[in-house]
Amino acid sequence: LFVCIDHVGLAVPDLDEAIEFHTKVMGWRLLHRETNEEQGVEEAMIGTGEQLEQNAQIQLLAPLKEDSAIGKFLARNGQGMQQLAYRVKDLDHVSEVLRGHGLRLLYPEAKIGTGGSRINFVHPKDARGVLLELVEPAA
Ligand code: MC0
Repeated sequence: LFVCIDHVGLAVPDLDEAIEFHTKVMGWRLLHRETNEEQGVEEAMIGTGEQLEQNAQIQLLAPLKEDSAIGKFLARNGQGMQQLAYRVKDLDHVSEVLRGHGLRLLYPEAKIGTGGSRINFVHPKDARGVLLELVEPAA
């Protein structure tokens, strides 16, 4: 059903500070950065930069406003792991399969995610305590 782990998302209060830490101290490379108004985030992807089929990345997620998914997460938990993202080939098919198992997806239709991908999320209460993102990369 799933291709691989696409990324792990970390909620951070300050994107520039987080990029600095993960590149200068941890030695990852900054691969991509964008603002997603609909999701209320400014995000950065970091990783090795090697284009391997199953090379998971780390996504740094900073809130654009307090009243957003990441803003609420930070207020409740502080910074840390917010989501686990599985890569899929056909998001609509996978969504139907998971709905068929009774899992709630957060959106009736896919939304736009990082790099023009199509995304949806499984509610954390239905995925055993983990906010699970499904990512169909842009063609
Ligand atoms: C909330 N809960 C979580 C959680 N967030 N559990 C695990 N991981 C998380 N990240 C728990 C709460 O503690 C609560 O548990 C229960 O879920 C329900 O909480 P709620 O009060 O009903 O809902 P909220 O307001 O906390 O919202 C949670 C929800 C929201 C997942 C619905 O964060 C959301 O819509 N997320 C999807 C969008 C998103 O995360 N966007 C930012 C990344 P108790 O036991 O206290 O009831 S954007 C992104 O990722 C894009 C750019 C991309 O990758 O391309």
